[in-house]
Amino acid sequence: MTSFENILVELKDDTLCITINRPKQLNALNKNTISELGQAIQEAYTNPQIKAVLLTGSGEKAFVAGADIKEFAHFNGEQGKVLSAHGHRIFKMFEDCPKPTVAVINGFALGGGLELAMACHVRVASDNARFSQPEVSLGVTPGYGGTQRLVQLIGKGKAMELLMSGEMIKADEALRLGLVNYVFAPADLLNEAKKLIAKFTKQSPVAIRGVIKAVNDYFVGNLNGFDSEIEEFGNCFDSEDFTEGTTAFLKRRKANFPGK
Ligand code: DAK
Repeated sequence: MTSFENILVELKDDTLCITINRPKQLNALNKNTISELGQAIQEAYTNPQIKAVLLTGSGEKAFVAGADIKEFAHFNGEQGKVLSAHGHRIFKMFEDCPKPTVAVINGFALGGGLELAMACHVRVASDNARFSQPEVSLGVTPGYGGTQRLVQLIGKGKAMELLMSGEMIKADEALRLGLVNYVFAPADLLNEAKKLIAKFTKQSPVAIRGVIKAVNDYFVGNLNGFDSEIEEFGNCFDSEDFTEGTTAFLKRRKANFPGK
Protein backbone atom coordinates (compact mmCIF):
# COMPACT_ATOMS: atom_id res chain seq x y z
CA MET A 1 0.00 0.00 0.00
CA THR A 2 1.18 3.53 -0.79
CA SER A 3 1.97 5.62 2.26
CA PHE A 4 0.45 9.08 2.62
CA GLU A 5 1.01 12.25 4.64
CA ASN A 6 -2.49 12.80 6.04
CA ILE A 7 -4.23 9.44 5.87
CA LEU A 8 -3.45 5.90 6.96
CA VAL A 9 -4.43 3.12 4.57
CA GLU A 10 -4.39 -0.55 5.38
CA LEU A 11 -5.91 -3.67 3.83
CA LYS A 12 -7.32 -5.74 6.71
CA ASP A 13 -8.63 -9.06 5.42
CA ASP A 14 -10.88 -7.94 2.57
CA THR A 15 -11.54 -4.40 3.83
CA LEU A 16 -9.65 -1.28 2.83
CA CYS A 17 -9.39 0.79 6.03
CA ILE A 18 -8.79 4.49 5.46
CA THR A 19 -8.13 6.68 8.51
CA ILE A 20 -7.91 10.44 8.17
CA ASN A 21 -4.93 11.23 10.34
CA ARG A 22 -4.70 14.89 11.35
CA PRO A 23 -5.92 14.54 14.96
CA LYS A 24 -4.40 17.85 16.12
CA GLN A 25 -6.61 19.65 13.58
CA LEU A 26 -9.55 17.31 14.38
CA ASN A 27 -8.90 15.67 10.99
CA ALA A 28 -9.89 18.82 9.09
CA LEU A 29 -9.77 18.26 5.34
CA ASN A 30 -7.14 20.27 3.53
CA LYS A 31 -6.53 20.04 -0.21
CA ASN A 32 -3.82 17.44 0.13
CA THR A 33 -5.91 15.20 2.37
CA ILE A 34 -8.72 15.22 -0.16
CA SER A 35 -6.31 14.33 -2.97
CA GLU A 36 -4.91 11.49 -0.87
CA LEU A 37 -8.44 10.21 -0.21
CA GLY A 38 -8.92 10.13 -3.99
CA GLN A 39 -5.79 8.03 -4.48
CA ALA A 40 -6.77 5.67 -1.65
CA ILE A 41 -10.33 5.04 -2.84
CA GLN A 42 -9.10 4.48 -6.40
CA GLU A 43 -7.45 1.30 -5.10
CA ALA A 44 -10.88 -0.11 -4.19
CA TYR A 45 -11.98 0.22 -7.82
CA THR A 46 -9.08 -1.83 -9.18
CA ASN A 47 -7.96 -4.27 -6.47
CA PRO A 48 -10.08 -7.46 -6.53
CA GLN A 49 -8.93 -8.36 -2.99
CA ILE A 50 -10.88 -5.38 -1.65
CA LYS A 51 -14.52 -6.12 -0.91
CA ALA A 52 -15.42 -3.11 1.23
CA VAL A 53 -14.09 0.23 2.42
CA LEU A 54 -14.09 1.50 6.01
CA LEU A 55 -13.48 5.22 6.45
CA THR A 56 -12.82 6.80 9.84
CA GLY A 57 -10.93 9.55 11.67
CA SER A 58 -7.92 9.32 13.91
CA GLY A 59 -8.22 10.01 17.66
CA GLU A 60 -11.25 9.96 19.89
CA LYS A 61 -12.68 13.40 19.24
CA ALA A 62 -13.45 13.73 15.56
CA PHE A 63 -14.30 11.92 12.38
CA VAL A 64 -13.65 15.17 10.48
CA ALA A 65 -14.34 18.68 11.86
CA GLY A 66 -14.86 20.10 8.38
CA ALA A 67 -12.75 21.55 5.63
CA ASP A 68 -9.55 23.18 6.88
CA ILE A 69 -10.70 26.73 7.63
CA LYS A 70 -7.12 27.99 7.89
CA GLU A 71 -6.54 26.88 4.31
CA PHE A 72 -9.75 27.98 2.59
CA ALA A 73 -10.16 31.30 4.43
CA HIS A 74 -8.07 33.04 1.76
CA PHE A 75 -9.52 31.46 -1.37
CA ASN A 76 -11.31 33.58 -3.97
CA GLY A 77 -14.40 32.58 -5.97
CA GLU A 78 -12.52 30.97 -8.82
CA GLN A 79 -10.32 28.89 -6.49
CA GLY A 80 -13.43 27.94 -4.53
CA LYS A 81 -15.17 26.60 -7.64
CA VAL A 82 -12.13 24.66 -8.86
CA LEU A 83 -11.54 23.05 -5.48
CA SER A 84 -15.21 22.38 -4.92
CA ALA A 85 -15.38 20.54 -8.26
CA HIS A 86 -12.22 18.60 -7.33
CA GLY A 87 -13.75 17.61 -3.96
CA HIS A 88 -17.04 16.67 -5.65
CA ARG A 89 -15.18 14.29 -7.98
CA ILE A 90 -13.37 12.58 -5.13
CA PHE A 91 -16.39 12.36 -2.80
CA LYS A 92 -18.34 10.88 -5.71
CA MET A 93 -15.70 8.15 -5.96
CA PHE A 94 -16.83 7.05 -2.47
CA GLU A 95 -20.45 7.20 -3.59
CA ASP A 96 -19.92 5.37 -6.90
CA CYS A 97 -17.41 2.89 -5.52
CA PRO A 98 -18.47 -0.61 -6.66
CA LYS A 99 -17.62 -1.96 -3.15
CA PRO A 100 -19.62 -0.88 -0.04
CA THR A 101 -18.19 2.23 1.61
CA VAL A 102 -18.90 2.63 5.33
CA ALA A 103 -18.20 5.81 7.29
CA VAL A 104 -17.34 5.09 10.93
CA ILE A 105 -18.06 8.38 12.69
CA ASN A 106 -16.11 8.54 15.92
CA GLY A 107 -16.84 12.13 17.01
CA PHE A 108 -17.44 15.43 15.21
CA ALA A 109 -18.66 15.13 11.60
CA LEU A 110 -18.99 18.76 10.59
CA GLY A 111 -19.24 20.52 7.25
CA GLY A 112 -16.99 18.74 4.76
CA GLY A 113 -16.71 15.89 7.28
CA LEU A 114 -20.43 15.25 7.27
CA GLU A 115 -20.42 15.63 3.48
CA LEU A 116 -17.71 12.98 3.19
CA ALA A 117 -19.64 10.64 5.50
CA MET A 118 -22.80 11.23 3.44
CA ALA A 119 -20.94 10.29 0.25
CA CYS A 120 -20.39 6.83 1.74
CA HIS A 121 -23.08 4.17 1.30
CA VAL A 122 -23.68 3.59 5.01
CA ARG A 123 -22.86 5.47 8.23
CA VAL A 124 -22.38 4.22 11.77
CA ALA A 125 -21.58 6.54 14.66
CA SER A 126 -20.43 6.57 18.26
CA ASP A 127 -22.95 7.89 20.77
CA ASN A 128 -20.74 10.95 21.37
CA ALA A 129 -20.71 11.91 17.67
CA ARG A 130 -21.98 15.35 16.65
CA PHE A 131 -23.19 16.41 13.21
CA SER A 132 -23.68 19.72 11.46
CA GLN A 133 -23.38 21.68 8.24
CA PRO A 134 -22.13 24.93 9.83
CA GLU A 135 -21.01 26.56 6.57
CA VAL A 136 -23.57 29.39 6.80
CA SER A 137 -21.85 30.53 10.01
CA LEU A 138 -18.70 31.05 7.94
CA GLY A 139 -20.45 32.82 5.09
CA VAL A 140 -20.45 29.97 2.56
CA THR A 141 -22.79 27.26 1.35
CA PRO A 142 -21.71 23.63 1.68
CA GLY A 143 -19.25 22.90 -1.12
CA TYR A 144 -18.83 19.13 -1.16
CA GLY A 145 -22.35 17.94 -1.93
CA GLY A 146 -24.07 18.74 1.38
CA THR A 147 -27.00 20.62 -0.14
CA GLN A 148 -27.83 17.55 -2.23
CA ARG A 149 -26.94 14.51 -0.13
CA LEU A 150 -28.48 15.79 3.11
CA VAL A 151 -31.78 16.26 1.27
CA GLN A 152 -31.47 12.77 -0.22
CA LEU A 153 -30.85 11.21 3.19
CA ILE A 154 -33.21 13.03 5.54
CA GLY A 155 -35.68 14.92 3.30
CA LYS A 156 -35.98 18.54 2.26
CA GLY A 157 -37.64 20.16 5.29
CA LYS A 158 -35.24 18.93 7.95
CA ALA A 159 -32.27 19.35 5.60
CA MET A 160 -33.25 22.97 4.97
CA GLU A 161 -33.46 23.56 8.71
CA LEU A 162 -30.03 22.08 9.40
CA LEU A 163 -28.41 23.79 6.40
CA MET A 164 -29.87 27.21 7.22
CA SER A 165 -29.28 27.07 11.00
CA GLY A 166 -25.89 25.37 11.01
CA GLU A 167 -27.16 23.69 14.18
CA MET A 168 -25.23 20.75 15.64
CA ILE A 169 -27.19 17.58 16.38
CA LYS A 170 -26.37 14.61 18.55
CA ALA A 171 -26.05 10.98 17.50
CA ASP A 172 -29.50 9.94 18.73
CA GLU A 173 -31.12 12.68 16.63
CA ALA A 174 -28.98 11.69 13.61
CA LEU A 175 -30.23 8.13 14.06
CA ARG A 176 -33.84 9.28 14.33
CA LEU A 177 -33.46 11.29 11.11
CA GLY A 178 -31.89 8.39 9.21
CA LEU A 179 -28.63 10.27 8.81
CA VAL A 180 -26.79 7.32 10.38
CA ASN A 181 -27.76 3.64 10.28
CA TYR A 182 -26.61 2.71 13.80
CA VAL A 183 -25.20 4.28 16.96
CA PHE A 184 -22.85 2.39 19.26
CA ALA A 185 -20.81 3.05 22.39
CA PRO A 186 -17.38 4.40 21.37
CA ALA A 187 -15.62 1.25 22.59
CA ASP A 188 -17.84 -0.95 20.40
CA LEU A 189 -17.95 1.24 17.29
CA LEU A 190 -15.17 -0.30 15.24
CA ASN A 191 -16.11 -3.91 15.97
CA GLU A 192 -19.76 -3.29 15.24
CA ALA A 193 -18.81 -1.56 11.97
CA LYS A 194 -16.74 -4.58 11.01
CA LYS A 195 -19.69 -6.89 11.79
CA LEU A 196 -21.88 -4.80 9.52
CA ILE A 197 -19.26 -4.87 6.77
CA ALA A 198 -19.07 -8.66 7.09
CA LYS A 199 -22.78 -8.82 6.22
CA PHE A 200 -21.97 -7.08 2.93
CA THR A 201 -18.75 -8.85 2.04
CA LYS A 202 -20.30 -12.30 2.29
CA GLN A 203 -22.72 -11.37 -0.53
CA SER A 204 -22.12 -11.39 -4.28
CA PRO A 205 -19.73 -8.60 -5.26
CA VAL A 206 -21.38 -8.44 -8.67
CA ALA A 207 -24.84 -8.03 -7.16
CA ILE A 208 -23.56 -5.50 -4.65
CA ARG A 209 -22.03 -3.54 -7.50
CA GLY A 210 -25.38 -3.61 -9.29
CA VAL A 211 -27.26 -2.48 -6.19
CA ILE A 212 -24.91 0.47 -5.71
CA LYS A 213 -25.22 1.54 -9.35
CA ALA A 214 -29.01 1.22 -9.43
CA VAL A 215 -29.57 3.05 -6.16
CA ASN A 216 -27.23 5.85 -7.20
CA ASP A 217 -28.95 6.17 -10.59
CA TYR A 218 -32.17 7.06 -8.80
CA PHE A 219 -30.58 10.39 -7.93
CA VAL A 220 -29.02 11.23 -11.29
CA GLY A 221 -31.69 13.86 -11.87
CA ASN A 222 -30.10 15.86 -9.08
CA LEU A 223 -26.91 16.49 -11.04
CA ASN A 224 -28.05 20.01 -11.87
CA GLY A 225 -28.30 20.63 -8.14
CA PHE A 226 -24.66 19.74 -7.71
CA ASP A 227 -23.70 22.12 -10.51
CA SER A 228 -25.71 24.85 -8.80
CA GLU A 229 -23.92 24.13 -5.57
CA ILE A 230 -20.49 24.56 -7.16
CA GLU A 231 -21.62 27.86 -8.66
CA GLU A 232 -23.20 29.20 -5.45
CA PHE A 233 -20.34 27.98 -3.31
CA GLY A 234 -17.69 29.63 -5.48
CA ASN A 235 -19.61 32.91 -5.43
CA CYS A 236 -19.49 32.99 -1.63
CA PHE A 237 -15.71 33.33 -1.65
CA ASP A 238 -16.00 36.80 -3.15
CA SER A 239 -18.37 38.00 -0.43
CA GLU A 240 -17.65 40.13 2.62
CA ASP A 241 -19.64 37.65 4.70
CA PHE A 242 -17.10 34.95 3.90
CA THR A 243 -14.17 37.14 4.94
CA GLU A 244 -16.00 38.05 8.15
CA GLY A 245 -17.02 34.45 8.93
CA THR A 246 -13.59 32.92 8.49
CA THR A 247 -11.79 35.83 10.18
CA ALA A 248 -14.11 35.60 13.17
CA PHE A 249 -13.44 31.87 13.51
CA LEU A 250 -9.69 32.30 13.32
CA LYS A 251 -9.76 35.18 15.85
CA ARG A 252 -12.12 33.20 18.06
CA ARG A 253 -14.81 35.89 18.10
CA LYS A 254 -18.45 36.01 17.07
CA ALA A 255 -19.11 36.85 13.41
CA ASN A 256 -20.96 40.03 12.51
CA PHE A 257 -22.05 39.49 8.91
CA PRO A 258 -22.48 42.54 6.64
CA GLY A 259 -24.83 40.51 4.44
CA LYS A 260 -23.07 41.11 1.13
N1 DAK B 1 -10.23 23.74 10.22
C1 DAK B 1 -9.04 24.00 10.73
N2 DAK B 1 -8.73 23.76 12.01
C2 DAK B 1 -9.67 23.24 12.79
C3 DAK B 1 -10.96 22.94 12.31
C4 DAK B 1 -11.24 23.21 10.94
N3 DAK B 1 -12.40 22.93 10.38
N4 DAK B 1 -11.69 22.45 13.34
C5 DAK B 1 -10.88 22.42 14.40
N5 DAK B 1 -9.67 22.89 14.07
C6 DAK B 1 -8.49 23.03 14.92
C7 DAK B 1 -8.66 24.20 15.89
O1 DAK B 1 -8.32 25.41 15.24
C8 DAK B 1 -7.68 23.80 16.98
O2 DAK B 1 -6.38 24.05 16.54
P1 DAK B 1 -5.36 24.94 17.43
O3 DAK B 1 -6.03 26.24 17.61
O4 DAK B 1 -5.23 24.13 18.70
O5 DAK B 1 -4.12 24.99 16.60
C9 DAK B 1 -7.82 22.29 17.04
O6 DAK B 1 -8.38 21.88 15.79
C10 DAK B 1 -8.76 21.80 18.13
O7 DAK B 1 -9.99 22.50 18.02
P2 DAK B 1 -10.68 23.32 19.20
O8 DAK B 1 -9.66 23.82 20.17
O9 DAK B 1 -11.59 24.32 18.58
O10 DAK B 1 -11.50 22.14 19.90
P3 DAK B 1 -12.85 22.27 20.72
O11 DAK B 1 -13.07 20.95 21.36
O12 DAK B 1 -12.84 23.49 21.58
O13 DAK B 1 -13.99 22.49 19.61
C11 DAK B 1 -15.09 22.09 17.51
C12 DAK B 1 -14.26 21.48 18.69
C13 DAK B 1 -15.22 21.00 16.46
C14 DAK B 1 -16.49 22.46 18.03
C15 DAK B 1 -14.38 23.36 16.98
O14 DAK B 1 -13.02 23.01 16.69
C16 DAK B 1 -15.00 23.91 15.73
O15 DAK B 1 -16.03 24.59 15.78
N6 DAK B 1 -14.33 23.65 14.60
C17 DAK B 1 -14.73 24.22 13.34
C18 DAK B 1 -15.95 23.53 12.80
C19 DAK B 1 -16.28 24.10 11.47
O16 DAK B 1 -16.85 25.21 11.36
N7 DAK B 1 -15.81 23.44 10.44
C20 DAK B 1 -15.85 23.93 9.08
C21 DAK B 1 -17.21 23.68 8.53
S1 DAK B 1 -17.35 24.46 6.98
C22 DAK B 1 -14.26 24.07 0.15
C23 DAK B 1 -15.19 23.04 0.14
C24 DAK B 1 -15.93 22.76 1.25
C25 DAK B 1 -15.78 23.50 2.37
C26 DAK B 1 -14.87 24.55 2.38
C27 DAK B 1 -14.10 24.82 1.29
N8 DAK B 1 -13.50 24.37 -1.01
C28 DAK B 1 -13.67 23.61 -2.17
C29 DAK B 1 -12.59 25.48 -1.00
C30 DAK B 1 -16.50 23.11 3.55
C31 DAK B 1 -16.48 23.90 4.60
C32 DAK B 1 -16.71 23.35 5.92
O17 DAK B 1 -16.45 22.21 6.24
